[in-house]
Amino acid sequence: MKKQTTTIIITTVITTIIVIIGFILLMPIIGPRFIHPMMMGNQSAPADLDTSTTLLSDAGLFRVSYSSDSSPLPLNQIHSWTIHIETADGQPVEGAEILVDGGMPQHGHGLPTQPEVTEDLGNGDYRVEGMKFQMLGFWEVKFNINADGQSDNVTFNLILE
Ligand SMILES: [Cu+2]
Repeated sequence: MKKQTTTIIITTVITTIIVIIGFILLMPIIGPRFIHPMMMGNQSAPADLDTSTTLLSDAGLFRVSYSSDSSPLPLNQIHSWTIHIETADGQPVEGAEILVDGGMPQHGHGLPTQPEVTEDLGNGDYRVEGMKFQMLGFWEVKFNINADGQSDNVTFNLILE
């Protein structure tokens, strides 16, 4: 009887450990499509969110605008953007080095891809490839722009619906 009890306890403990380890291993796979959408359930974007597609950069150095090659912005699809950069007084900025970043600020995660500026199209236009949004909701897309020895950042807000 005592031995049986011990066996049952050991079996239960081992089973529990296996289930926990399995769950941890599966988290990256089931997380995005199961747990994450539940988590976002009751969070809505700020009511006064500025979703302009043309913005002045943080320090006022550049006026930046974007357009997506698929409209409306697609869910779960890799697509490209074109961004246009001018100086504050309207001169196209050519030859800039641009880094792309972003994510969902209310969910604490970044972009699912690592978009890159792949082409300087001239006249202040740049091609951004590898854009992807894997969830509906409030996203930020940030560009760090370096041109003529000056650096500035701009953050676009957008709602994918
Ligand atoms: Cu999210």
